[in-house]
This record gives sequence, structure tokens and C-alpha cells, in this order.
Amino acid sequence: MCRQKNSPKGYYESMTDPNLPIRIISKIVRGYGRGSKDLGIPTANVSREGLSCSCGDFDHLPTGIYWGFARIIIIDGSESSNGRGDGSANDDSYSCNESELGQVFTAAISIGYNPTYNNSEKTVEPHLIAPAMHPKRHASLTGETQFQDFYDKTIILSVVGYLRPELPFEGLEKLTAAIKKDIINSERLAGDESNPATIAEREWVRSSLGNDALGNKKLLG
Ligand code: RBF
Ligand code: MG
Repeated sequence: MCRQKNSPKGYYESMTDPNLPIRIISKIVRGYGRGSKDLGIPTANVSREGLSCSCGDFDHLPTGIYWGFARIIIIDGSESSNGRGDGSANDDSYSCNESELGQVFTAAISIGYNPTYNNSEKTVEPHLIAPAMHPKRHASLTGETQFQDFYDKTIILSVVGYLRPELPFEGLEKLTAAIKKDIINSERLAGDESNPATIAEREWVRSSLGNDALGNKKLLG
């Protein structure tokens, strides 16, 4: 079975981890540049440096594929602004209007070593899912939101539920197919309004201020 070979560090941590949800505040940084180019599934790369986490620190983040909620703050404390202060739309690859910038997205989240690529460093990468009817919604059901414009911005992320372990796939097609399934499962699970964690975590992501000075107390509160 392909899981056995190439087993990355921390592979088994996630399978028994009962410590969800995990709340994270950090910045978006440049990744390996594969998400958009190779896979057609862009991810926000969450900075290890300066990361605040309800689980303690970066090393305590359990590996695996998860679903949750995410929001990007363009300017701390005033995310309704477009960053230019003139109310005009951003005309780069993902043109956001003001309400989208502070919007809570459902996210399919990868935490770990991307065993298909054998990364030596653990990464945290949410794919923010554009909702149905969104202009960036991919026709194939893979929601899609671009991140090129969001480097250095603050990301508020709650890792709510576990989907599966990260796996070494033989070929990009299989990896992409698995991620598409994760995205569908994430949307299904995030849409379950009878789950108290869904309500609480979406609200935390919506309302969190994301100041750099935030400590774990605020992450938990
Ligand atoms: N990479 C893997 O090597 N194995 C996986 O099982 C895997 N699952 C993923 C699931 C989701 C929802 C996402 C967003 C990413 C996943 N990745 C996985 C990471 C993927 O390889 C990475 O995003 C790209 O290589 C860009 O860095
Ligand atoms: Mg990425």
C-alpha cells in the first residue's frame, strides 16, 4: 500500500489527534510555486515565522488534510479597505471587491511534508474555496481563489476537522483528483450547520482581529 513507503515525519500524529479545532494567525508567504502552476489548485502558504497557534507552536501542528475556515486581512484592523484607501477595485489576477477581502472562506487545508514531493519542511497550506456563483469558482467544482496579491497579508485560519492523512501520490493527476475530493468534502462538512464547531469557528474567523501581538489567550477566546 502506498501509505507505507515514503512515510513522512509525523505521519501518524494526525490520525489520533483529538485537539481540533486549531486556530492559527499568521502571514502569507511565497511557497514552492507549485499550487497554481502544477496543480491548478492555488494555496495560501502560511508563514512559520510569527505564527500564533492555539496548539502552542508550529511544531505542534498535526500533519494531515483538514477542512476549516479562513479569512485574509488586507490591512490589520480595517480589512474592508482595498489597501489603497480609495475604494477602487484591485485589478490584478484576482480582483477582489471590498466585501470579498474580509470574507470567510471554507478551506481545504494541507499540513505536513507533501509526501508526493518529499518536502523536508512542514508547511501549512489552505486552499480557499470560492463559493458557488463566485466569479473565481472553477467549472470543475474545484473552488479557486488566487493568492498572488496576498503575500505578507495576515491570514486567520481555523482547522476544524480531519479529512485524511497526507499521502504520496503517483503522479499529479492522482494528487489533483484527491484534492478535488477533499474540496468537495470540505464544502459538505463546512455546510453542516448542526455542527457547533462549524458555527463557532466560522464566527471566530469572521471576527478575529489578527493583530501581530495576539497571544494564545485570544486565539482560544
Ligand atoms: N500533497 C501531497 O503530497 N499529498 C497529499 O495527500 C496532499 N493533499 C493535499 C490536500 C489539500 C486539500 C491541499 C490543499 C493540498 C494537498 N497537498 C498534498 C499539497 C500539495 O502537494 C501542495 O499544495 C502543492 O504541491 C503546492 O505546494
Ligand atoms: Mg501555495
